Amino acid sequence: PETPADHIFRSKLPDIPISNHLPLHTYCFENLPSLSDKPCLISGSSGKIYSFSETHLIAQKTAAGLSKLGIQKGDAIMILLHNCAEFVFAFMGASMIGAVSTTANPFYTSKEIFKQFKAARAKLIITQSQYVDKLKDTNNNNDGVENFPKIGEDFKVITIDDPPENCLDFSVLSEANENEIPQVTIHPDDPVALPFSSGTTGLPKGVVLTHKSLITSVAQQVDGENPNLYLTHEDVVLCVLPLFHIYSLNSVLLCSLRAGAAVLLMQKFEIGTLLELIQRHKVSVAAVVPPLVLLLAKNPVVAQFDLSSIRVVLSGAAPLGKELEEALRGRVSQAVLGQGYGMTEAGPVLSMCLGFAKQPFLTKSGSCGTVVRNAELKVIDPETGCSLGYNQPGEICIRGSQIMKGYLNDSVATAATIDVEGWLHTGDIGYVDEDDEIFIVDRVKEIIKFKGFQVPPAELESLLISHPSIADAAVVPQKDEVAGEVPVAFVVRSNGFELTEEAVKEFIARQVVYYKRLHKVHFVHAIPKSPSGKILRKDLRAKLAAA
Ligand code: AYL
Repeated sequence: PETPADHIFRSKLPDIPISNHLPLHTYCFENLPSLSDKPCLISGSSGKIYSFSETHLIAQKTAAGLSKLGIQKGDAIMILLHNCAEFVFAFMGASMIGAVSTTANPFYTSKEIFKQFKAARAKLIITQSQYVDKLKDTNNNNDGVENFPKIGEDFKVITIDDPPENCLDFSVLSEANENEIPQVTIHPDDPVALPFSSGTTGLPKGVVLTHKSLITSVAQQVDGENPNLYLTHEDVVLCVLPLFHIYSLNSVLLCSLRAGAAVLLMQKFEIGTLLELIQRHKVSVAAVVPPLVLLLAKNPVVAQFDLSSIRVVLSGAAPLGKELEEALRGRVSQAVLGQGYGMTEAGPVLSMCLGFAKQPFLTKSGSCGTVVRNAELKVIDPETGCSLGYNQPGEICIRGSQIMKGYLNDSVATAATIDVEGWLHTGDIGYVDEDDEIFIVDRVKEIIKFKGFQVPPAELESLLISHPSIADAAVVPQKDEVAGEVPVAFVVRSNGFELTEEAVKEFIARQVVYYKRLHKVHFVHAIPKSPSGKILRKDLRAKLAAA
C-alpha cells in the first residue's frame, strides 16, 4: 500500500513466474535430469571435476551425515572454508535437512569467528585443519571475554583434510548413506543462509535469508525466456571470489547450479594461476570486484594469456570507475562488461547490467545495471523520505520477495532497515537515469569497503575504546587507489597517557582480519558529535579529504 505519489522503478524485462515455494536445493537442482553428466564443479587446484549428478549425490550424502551427527531442521552449521567442492556439498546438504549455513572467512581471528559462531548458535563447524587452533580456548588472555567451548563435547568440528584431535573427517558426511536423509517439511520462509553484515549501522548482524529469498534472487537473475544474466550449459563460470560472501554464493554458485553452468573453484587468489586457469578451462563468465578489474586491466602479465573465451565480466560489491571499465575493455574487447549492485540484506542483488541478458540491451559504462525483475525500486530524499523521479539522487530502497526476512534476533535493527511498507533502505545514494540505469554516487551508511569486503567502523571503535589509554575513537573510510577505501581512526587519548600510532595499529591488528587493519591513526582532542551523541562521520571524512 504505497503512497500514490511514490515513483517506482521496475525492470525493462517483464515479470516472470518464480518457483519460490520450493526448497532452495530442489530449485537449484530442478534441471538435474537434463544435466546429469555435465560438469558442475571444477576444482582449480586438482583439476577434479564433479558432474551435476555427483554433486547432487554428495550433497545428499552430506545431508544424511549432518543429520547423523545430530543436526536437525532449524539448526545452524558454520562453513569456515575457502572455495572448494566441500563448501558446496555442505551448503546444499544443510539445505536438504532444513538446516542453516552461516558462512565465515577462515582468515578471521579467533575472536571474530567466535562472535559469529555464538550469535548464530552454530552446532558444528566445517573447516581446514590449519584453522582448528582458532576454535580453541587457547587465547585465554583473562580479558573476561567469553571464548569457544570444548571441541567434540559442546560442538563438533569437521575438517576437509586430516582431522586434528577431537575433530572428524569430512568423509563422515560425504560417505554417509543418502537413503538416510530425514523427511523434513521446508517452508518457503524457513532460513537457509545466515551471512553476517553490519548493514547501515553498528556491529555485524546475522542476515536471515530464506529459501524463498534466495530462490527469488537467483530467478531474477537467470530465469525466464530472456534472463537478465544469461548462463548456459556451455558456460564455465569463474569462482575466485570467496563463497563465504553472498556475492559469490548467490551470483556465481547458486545461479550456475540453477542454469546448468560449470563452476571453476579457485581456492585462493594468485594472478598467474588465475590467468592460467581461465585459459585452460576456457572461462566464459567472470565475476569480479573492482580491485581485480584493476589487476586485469593494468598488470602486464595479462597480455601473455589467451582470455578470448570470456564473454561476460560482472563486477560488483564496490564502485567500478568508468576509466577502469574502459581500461579492462582493452584487454577483453570481445566481452560484455557490466555491474551488479547488491547488498547482503537485499537478498543480495538489487540491479544487474541488462547487457548480460539473452537479448541484451545497450548499457552505459559506469552504471550498476537496472533493477531486477519482479521487484520494485525507489529513490527517496534522505531528509523528507519523499520518492524522487528520474535523474534525482537519493537513498535507494528495494522491495520484493528476495529481501532478507530480517536480522537474527534483532527486531530493532530490522525495523530500522525494512519499513512498514516492506521497503529495504540501503544507505546508498544513487539515481536512475532516463534509460532506467542505476548510478551509485555516494553512501550515507557507516560501512567501509576494502576491496568489496565489509569493514564495520562500530566494530573497530568498540575495540579502540576498550583500550585503557583511549578515551574516545571514530573510524571512517579514506579513499584508496587499490582497495577503494581503507579504515583510518581518529583517537582521543586518555588524560596523561602516552600512546603511539604504531601501538594503536598493532592493538587492532592483533584482533581483526587483515582487511580491517587501520591504515592511519590521527590523534585528536575530541570526536565531533551531534547533540544526540552520534559521531559526525561526514566532518571526519571531510577532514581527511582536505588533508
Ligand atoms: P555487501 N557499485 C557500488 N557500490 C556497490 C556495488 C556496486 N556495483 N555493489 C555493492 N556495493 C556497495 O552487503 C553498496 O554500498 O554486499 C552496498 O550497499 O557486502 C554494499 O556494497 C553492500 O555490501 C552481485 C553483485 C552481490 C554484487 C553483490 C554485492 C554484495 C555485497 C551480488 O551480483
